[in-house]
Amino acid sequence: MQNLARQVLKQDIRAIARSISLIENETDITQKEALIDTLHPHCGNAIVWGITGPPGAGKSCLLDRFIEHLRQDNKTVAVIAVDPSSPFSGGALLGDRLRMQKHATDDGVFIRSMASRGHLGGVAGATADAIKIFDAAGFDYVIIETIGVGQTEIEVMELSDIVLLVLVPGLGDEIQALKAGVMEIGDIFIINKKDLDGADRLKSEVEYVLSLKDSIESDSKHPICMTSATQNDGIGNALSQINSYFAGLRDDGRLAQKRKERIEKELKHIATTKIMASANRFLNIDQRLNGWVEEVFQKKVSPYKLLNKKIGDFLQEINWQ
Ligand SMILES: Nc1nc2c(ncn2[C@@H]2O[C@H](COP(=O)(O)OP(=O)(O)OP(=O)(O)O)[C@@H](O)[C@H]2O)c(=O)[nH]1
Ligand SMILES: [Mg+2]
Repeated sequence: MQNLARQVLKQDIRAIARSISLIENETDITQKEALIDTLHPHCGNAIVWGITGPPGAGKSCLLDRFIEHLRQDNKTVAVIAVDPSSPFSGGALLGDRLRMQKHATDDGVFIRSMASRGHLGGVAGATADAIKIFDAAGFDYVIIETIGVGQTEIEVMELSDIVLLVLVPGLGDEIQALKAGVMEIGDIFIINKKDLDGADRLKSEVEYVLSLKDSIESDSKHPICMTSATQNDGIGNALSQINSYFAGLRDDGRLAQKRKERIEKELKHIATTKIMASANRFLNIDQRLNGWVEEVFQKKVSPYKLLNKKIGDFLQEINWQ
């Protein structure tokens, strides 16, 4: 077995950090794949949460509180903070968003930020691999925090077993957020900053939207929790709602179903990426593109005709039956 993988399975913190860097930097794809392949049989035990919501909703403060509770229960926690919209790589900016510093010296908590850096497999691909590393290393909980709810954030959230959607009163855009389809991705709705005005009204609005959603998806009832992260209020209750929701998913087979759907997406994604890469190599698309553009521009050939021919040649070359 690979040395690095062996160290990860022993929960060696430095090996875990090195493995995450290997994924992030994509310097050695073969080594990365070998690592993930070796860890695969050891995955599947961690409970994966996604936590998302508007900037400043209190996601990190809430996580900080949840981690306190989970640690009291002797559970280990890995947090991956993902900022797909950030053009900066890792480091300072994301560091500011993490308010979990007090856990920095606790071996049972590992916090890591990942920024978008044009990963071959996309940010979601890199996050999926990072989850596997923490899962195989034996962390009981792996929690992904994203900011906002764009397409990439949704892809990242789809990597989790449970999505916690954090909403707050007073942003003035609650209704817009609900309309924008944000509600679709949430399993548990947390109204944070309940100490502020408008929390009850927001709760009624969320209840209304959810009543429509729940009548369509009859198999699920989405809990709504009210918290104040700064005042440490409602955290235990939220945690027990999350845990019983998870238990429900696990016991009636929906968790397995969700995880299979995740594998299906992952396989399709890897297949597409790899097939594209081989086709690109063979067809030499990048180098020939300019010439093709010219031919199509001058109407010497149409795009379908050109590419059907090139791809046909490619398939013949590899002896595709
Ligand atoms: N009044 C009040 N303020 C809160 C509460 N929870 C968090 N805050 C404050 O809200 C601000 C943002 O908190 P964060 O935890 O950093 O929010 P976030 O959602 O992680 O923010 P980003 O990662 O930047 O998107 C901080 O100044 C917190 O002190 C709460 O329950 N009540
Ligand atoms: Mg944050």
